Amino acid sequence: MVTTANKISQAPLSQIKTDYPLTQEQINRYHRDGFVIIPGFFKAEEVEPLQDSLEKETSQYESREITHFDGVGKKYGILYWTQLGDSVLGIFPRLARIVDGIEVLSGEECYHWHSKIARKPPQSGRIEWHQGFGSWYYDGCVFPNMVTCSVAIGESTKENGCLQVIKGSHRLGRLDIVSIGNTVGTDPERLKIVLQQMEVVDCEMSPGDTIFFHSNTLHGSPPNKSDRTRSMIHCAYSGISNAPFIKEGQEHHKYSPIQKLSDTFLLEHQSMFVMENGVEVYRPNSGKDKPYMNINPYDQE
Ligand SMILES: O=C(O)CCC(=O)C(=O)O
Ligand SMILES: [Fe+2]
Repeated sequence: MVTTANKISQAPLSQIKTDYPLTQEQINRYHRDGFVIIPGFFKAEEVEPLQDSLEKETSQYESREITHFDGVGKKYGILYWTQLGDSVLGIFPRLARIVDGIEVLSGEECYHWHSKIARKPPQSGRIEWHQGFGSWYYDGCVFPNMVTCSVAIGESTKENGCLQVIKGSHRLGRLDIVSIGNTVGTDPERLKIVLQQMEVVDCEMSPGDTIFFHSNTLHGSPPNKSDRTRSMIHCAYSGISNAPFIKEGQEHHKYSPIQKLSDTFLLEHQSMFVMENGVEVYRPNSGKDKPYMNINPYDQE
């Protein structure tokens, strides 16, 4: 079978530029606050296939997630990937809108570090306060020149456990992490002092709304107390000069250039990439198509 995988990978690379560059005011805000929220950065239709699938909570999707437990034993799911293939999950982190935004904020050419979907079903747990660089330091990155772009897949509200960030916390430098539940969070003694002095911002977002944030920006999310799943896609990048000095066990984090795709790529190809019951199927126009690929066989670490 000739797959679209080959065709997509051959798209012209570095010449692609976004039609939605960040404004100077947004860039300034990122440097001042450690984050910038951009409502409507993506159209709701662009995240709809993911939303349909995630909110159905299929067992196939769940079996690819890592189940995390918070400090009180409540669960939530994270799906991780580093390799960017031609599934929806491989395409999303390659979109020019995201990559150009990341590079202008970081000030250098970047490569994909990893992406994840954080899915918090009804009544699921808390994502403890942490900094991306809290862990990436231990992966062997020396500089915190790493930026995350997160896009709301479904409605994200205080009630269903929206992302929270601490304004200005990127200036703290790296705080150490401790284990909490089966995951990690920022050292609670230091965190307590930060929370007494700095402002917590609730990032209530609608599908497609986006936040860019610095790797030292403290972030997390409270439990989902609602009956609606809350899900976000988080795409993290590192400056190309900042690949991990630790080689062993970090093969999946080594530098690899991003094969950027145009802003409109997802919308233009959406009918080909459809999520059904947690499995991505390729659907050109005929009825004889077989399921094309699982959610991310090319994309898993
Ligand atoms: O989706 C969230 O609430 C935060 C997820 C997150 O920051 C992470 O998994 O590192
Ligand atoms: Fe995070």
